[in-house]
Amino acid sequence: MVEPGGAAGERGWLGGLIDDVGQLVDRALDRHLRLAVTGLRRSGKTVFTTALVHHLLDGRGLPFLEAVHEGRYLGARLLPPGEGEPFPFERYVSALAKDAPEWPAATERLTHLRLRLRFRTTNYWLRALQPIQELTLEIVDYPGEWLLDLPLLETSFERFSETALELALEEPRRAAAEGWLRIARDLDQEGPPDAAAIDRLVAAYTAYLRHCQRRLGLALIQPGRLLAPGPLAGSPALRFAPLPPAPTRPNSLRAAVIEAFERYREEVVRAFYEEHFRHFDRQIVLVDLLACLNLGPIQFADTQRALALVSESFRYGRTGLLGRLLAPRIDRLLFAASKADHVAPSQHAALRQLLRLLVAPAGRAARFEGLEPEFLAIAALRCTDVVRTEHQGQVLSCVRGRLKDEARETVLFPGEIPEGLPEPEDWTSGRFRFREFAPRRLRAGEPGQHIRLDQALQFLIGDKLR
Ligand SMILES: Nc1nc2c(ncn2[C@@H]2O[C@H](COP(=O)(O)OP(=O)(O)OP(=O)(O)O)[C@@H](O)[C@H]2O)c(=O)[nH]1
Ligand SMILES: [Mg+2]
Repeated sequence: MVEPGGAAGERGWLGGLIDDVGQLVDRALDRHLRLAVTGLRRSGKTVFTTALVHHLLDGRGLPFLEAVHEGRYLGARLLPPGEGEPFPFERYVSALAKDAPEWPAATERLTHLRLRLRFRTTNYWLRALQPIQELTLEIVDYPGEWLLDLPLLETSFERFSETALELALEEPRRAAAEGWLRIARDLDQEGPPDAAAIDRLVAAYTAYLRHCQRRLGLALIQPGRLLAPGPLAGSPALRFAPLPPAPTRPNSLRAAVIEAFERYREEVVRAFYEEHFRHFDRQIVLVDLLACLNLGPIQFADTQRALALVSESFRYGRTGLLGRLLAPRIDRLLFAASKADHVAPSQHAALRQLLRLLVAPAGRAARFEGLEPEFLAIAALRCTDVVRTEHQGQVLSCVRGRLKDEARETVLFPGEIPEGLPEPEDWTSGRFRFREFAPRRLRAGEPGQHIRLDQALQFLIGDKLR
């Protein structure tokens, strides 16, 4: 494979072609792996990707990665992304390595990452021929909101509207939907496409979605780009919203809204899917389970539904060599409860168990294809220590860290995670009060900076580093 020089545009078509052929050869030889870092908004994708790159570049803090443990891991190098905007690793890592470290901001656009890893192979034949082998790891980072647009690819405008209207019948959405629904019902759908009326409809629907996301903590938000438009901000591509059933007359307002929906689905969502989501080999789904527990049973169920919906857009199963080249499928799937450092390690088994229950519907598509998912509780960047304290004769495992927006470290007992789905009284007892922490400084070569990031990596890529 050629060592890329500058951006794709500078290399021209020949460079691009050589790169494509090189990728195909690498893929055939198992030297190229596309990792889907999947998760709803704020689930920890950007922090996970940043920590992953940091530790793979550093090469020391990943004892459970077999190649590291066996002393065969030689290091990594970031490559130019080949296409599109690069993942701003340096910016994120230097913000996390400052004296007063900062979390990355919510992601607003799609970026690419390519990391080349080097290792000594254990393969008998390759050891004689080429003992040092390479694996190129590819990741894309994007706003979590965009994931929920993938299921729209298989959805008509009628179905999209029907689903949105059904959802809006359920509390707590029902009360929030009133403004949008009043505007939608009063519209003259069969009349001419009045631009101001469409703008009012879209603004009301956007305000409703924003309220659902920010105030009610709900996850199932479609289309996600209305709240995280990225490069589409202010673009006419987003001038649609669900409508109550009505006949579709040519050149009517309804026809214009349907046309905008279909254009969005075909031009924006399909391109996003075809270019970035069709070719994954391995997948990690990050879930902020603790945030769900904090929010309540409705949000827990809503997240469960959103994750199940998203999972339908991925292809699972094992493939042979040809399949890997032509129609790759995800052959390893890891569900990870992120931010496990918010609770003491004694809670991690329960966290993992509860994760299994939450993502059971999401895992179905994979299981149907014979793929058994794995589950872990992880923290890409560990921000707390464990402290044992005594309270009324009982030993409690607490965590010590600096809470977000606070100056000093505190010790707190964040509450216990139930082994099974929470009972109705659990939700009302104020039992779940997991707090967010400020980041601890990311350093090179220091142990204990993550929780099971290396185990996650061993599961996701370990077999490709043999
Ligand atoms: N304590 C702790 N907090 C974390 C960890 N990972 C993420 N967080 C918290 O979760 C927030 C969101 O993490 P991101 O990585 O930005 O989430 P994302 O999935 O990229 O979110 P979007 O870009 O909005 O899709 C961070 O700002 C942190 O507050 C972790 O390992 N430990
Ligand atoms: Mg992000």
